[in-house]
Amino acid sequence: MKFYDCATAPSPRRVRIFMAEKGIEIETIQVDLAKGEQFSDDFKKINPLGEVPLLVLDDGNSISQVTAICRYLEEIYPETPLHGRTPLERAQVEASNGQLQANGMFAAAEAFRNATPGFKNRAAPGPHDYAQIPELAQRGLLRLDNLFSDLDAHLAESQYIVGDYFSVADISALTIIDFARWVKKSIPENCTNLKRWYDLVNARPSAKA
Ligand SMILES: N[C@@H](CCC(=O)N[C@@H](CS)C(=O)NCC(=O)O)C(=O)O
Repeated sequence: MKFYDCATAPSPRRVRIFMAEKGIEIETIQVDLAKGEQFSDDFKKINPLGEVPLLVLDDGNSISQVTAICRYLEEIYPETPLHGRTPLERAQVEASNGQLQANGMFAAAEAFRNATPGFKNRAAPGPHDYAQIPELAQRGLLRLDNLFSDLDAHLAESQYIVGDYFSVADISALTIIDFARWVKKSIPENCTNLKRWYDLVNARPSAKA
């Protein structure tokens, strides 16, 4: 297998942390997004979306999207399950992870991509160009404020995102919170439950991935 990564980008980092938690090592190829390597003909042949992460299997099949790649790796490396250990936990992890993707990852991306000069006409990743909409950047910041307070309230009652179980949803939340710093948003002082959770999850060796 080959893992197409970009060491500085938040989406592939979710997969890197996931692999580190499972102790998986996969040959990794860096795609330099800052240099525009995702638009090269060679990379577009491998992933017409022009995005990382991407996992290419030995038989030539490829899997895009963080959630799909993590799902696949969970199936073939079931040890240290990160998507839940019971039917209920699996449903809860999926629900939380989906919420974090929609309300966290997309909010941070919206805030960053719609306000950063280098992303003019690249307000969304993928094969099509989109103009920046400054109001979407503002809305993204507001959504991040709400994410922090919602997570803080949730973590008042819960050790991890899903009960006492560290899961792929914690990996998503950690990555989103670090990504939010790119738009100068960090955990507010009064979000003590979220800070406690962040310190716990960020202390895991996988967080360095
Ligand atoms: N929906 C995709 C999004 C992946 C994504 O946004 N990747 C970014 C890096 S964090 C990218 O490849 N950007 C290329 C670009 O901006 O042209 C997923 O979940 O995997």
